[in-house]
Amino acid sequence: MRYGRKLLVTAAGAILATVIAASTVSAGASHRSVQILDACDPVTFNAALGEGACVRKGGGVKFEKLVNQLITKGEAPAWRFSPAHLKLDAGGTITARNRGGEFHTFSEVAAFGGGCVPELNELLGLEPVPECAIGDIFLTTGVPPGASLTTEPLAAGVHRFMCLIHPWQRTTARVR
Ligand SMILES: [Cu+2]
Repeated sequence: MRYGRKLLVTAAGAILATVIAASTVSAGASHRSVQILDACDPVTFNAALGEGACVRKGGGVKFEKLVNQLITKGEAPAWRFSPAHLKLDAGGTITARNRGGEFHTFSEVAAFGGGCVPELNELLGLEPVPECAIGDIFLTTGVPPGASLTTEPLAAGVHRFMCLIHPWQRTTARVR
């Protein structure tokens, strides 16, 4: 009986030590998630851009409406990174998950600007960001539908992430 209680106390101590160690780790390095969202309508997007351009099921924003929104609003609100602003600790990482139906990128840029698709930049009146010149940037920062991408550990400062196709999709991360 006495031995049993001692064992119980030891076990409780071990669990407590584990909990303390785990909370110390999570306080030091934070991790954040970003949802990459869109609302492409498969029928009209695939007709305009080619089969497979939009793999969402069911209706959404028709291609013509997207073009209209870009001209009138400078963005299509359903295409976004959520959240647009976040904070995390130095050494932390961000995982961006594509929950939409189109291919997107989650690319760090020095300053926000236009993406790398001339047709979209023209509608928005934007110039491509210099990062478009990086040859493999669509390979290294591209996120197909259903996939996710995790950044390298981030140093203190402000980090800006945007989609190089839809340049109004943006997240600003403040790393302290
Ligand atoms: Cu995009």
